[in-house]
Formats: sequence, C-alpha cells, structure tokens
Amino acid sequence: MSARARLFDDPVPELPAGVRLYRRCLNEQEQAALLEEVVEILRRAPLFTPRMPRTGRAFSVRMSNTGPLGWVADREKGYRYEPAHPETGRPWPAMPKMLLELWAELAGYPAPPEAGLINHYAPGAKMGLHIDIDEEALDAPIVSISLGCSARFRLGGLKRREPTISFDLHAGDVLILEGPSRLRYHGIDRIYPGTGSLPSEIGEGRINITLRRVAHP
Ligand code: MD6
Ligand code: FE
Repeated sequence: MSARARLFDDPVPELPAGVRLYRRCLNEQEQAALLEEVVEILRRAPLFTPRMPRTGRAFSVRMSNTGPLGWVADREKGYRYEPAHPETGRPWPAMPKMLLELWAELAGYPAPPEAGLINHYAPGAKMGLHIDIDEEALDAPIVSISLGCSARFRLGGLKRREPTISFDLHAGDVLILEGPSRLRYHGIDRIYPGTGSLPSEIGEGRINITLRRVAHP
C-alpha cells in the first residue's frame, strides 16, 4: 500500500455525540477555490503570530481571520474577538460566500458565522489541547475545514485530564463540534509535511478555518 493510501485509510474511532466528521466534504476543485479566497484574505490581512496571555509565549501556528470579527491573542489583553487586524488596524476581509454557504448547509444555526479563524501550520507547528470558549453563543457549533497537509487531531473530554482519542484530518475534511461536544478539549499534535499542497503565496503546511458564531443572534 502506498503511503498516501495508508494515510487515508486511517480509521476514525467512533465519535461522541456532538462531533460530526465529513470526510472530503470539499472536493479538489472546491478546495482550490477556497484556497484562492484564503490567498486574497491573507494578502489583505497577513498572518500574525498570536501570543499567550501573561507569558507572551508565541503560538507556533500563525493566524488571520475573515468576517466581521476575528479571534486574536496577545500578552496584554488575552484571548478575544476584535473587528480589526492587530497589526494593520484594518477590518477583517469579508467572509467568502463559499464559507457562508457551507455554514448554512451544515451548522443548523439561525444566524451566520461572524468569525472565520484561519490557522496556518508550517511543518513543526502544533496546537495544544484547548477549548473554544471566547464565544457568547455556545449554542452554535464550530465548523472546521482542513486544507493542505493532513494532521493528527486529538479529541478529549470536557475536562483537560480526561482520556483522548486521535484521528487524522485531511484536505477537504469538515469537522463540527456542537451541543454536548462544543466544549470538548481538542488540539493538533502535528501535521504531516508533504501530504498536501497550498498555494505558493501561503507556503508549505496546513490551513484550518474554523467558522464561529460569537454573539447571540
Ligand atoms: C485545527 N481546530 O484543526 C484546530 N476548534 O487546526 C480547532 O481548534 C477546532 O477543529 C473547534 C472546533 C473544531 C476544530
Ligand atoms: Fe479549537
């Protein structure tokens, strides 16, 4: 079996209620079209390096956002949503129609997402176990789209120390956390360099976009 076939054979464990995984939800054409949109967004709102509150330690992932609000993180003010880019001061670029449509199709929520957080993982980047809790609308799902290289996703419980399961996310996959799983711990242990491609403007690695409703409608 080729390395590629083996990678995509990776079985998904039984997922708990409130976790939906749509393998290859976006076909190659749709992925390419979305990546073109991401290139344009990043041209106007360049990737920035988020930092941990208090310690100021840099994330290994770099970020940008699309939509009326963007998630930002810095030493002084911590984790929050802001209407403008922390370095350029300009509003985040509008959310592409494709993403609004994907949310409308899958989220089952009566209002559009306000934030599309774009994470770029260069080889070696990872994201520690965390919960997404900076949104007021915790009744809304988070819809997550993977592009470029595959990655190892870890999903835990509602407490940090609970046991975790792991599975791979591939380009075009859509993962949703909602309801009883909306506040499950999760993270990215590693990406698999060389398993996918991104436009040259972005460089090697993986893009993840998470669509979030922040305020109650
Ligand atoms: C990532 N994803 O896939 C990180 N958060 O790079 C997330 O942090 C995430 O996949 C909330 C819901 C789904 C996710
Ligand atoms: Fe998350």
